[in-house]
Amino acid sequence: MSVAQLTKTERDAALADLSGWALARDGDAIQQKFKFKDFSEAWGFMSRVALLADAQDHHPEWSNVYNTVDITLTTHDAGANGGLSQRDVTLAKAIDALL
Ligand code: HBI
Repeated sequence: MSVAQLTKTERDAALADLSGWALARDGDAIQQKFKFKDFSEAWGFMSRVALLADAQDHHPEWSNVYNTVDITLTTHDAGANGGLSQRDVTLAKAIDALL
């Protein structure tokens, strides 16, 4: 099902309201690299994000290397080839609220 893609103005406003997220993929995604004390802390964070994401039916593209977790949020169902939507911003805010 198609989802509305944020306009450039909406994107900039959303970004100003988030903590540490940057635009990626020519504005079609937001990305942030999180760093923790060790692997256990990073994995605990990922577990909490996984539950949040699934509850929102919105899933991150992410990778983990030891104590870092790199998250990219984009909406496959927005725009022709995926884009940034309110669903990404909502999940990013919920992730921010975990920390
Ligand atoms: N996760 N990141 C992301 N983007 C989507 O478009 C998306 C998703 N998770 C589930 C989902 N879409 C479903 O709503 C649809 O594929 C049915």
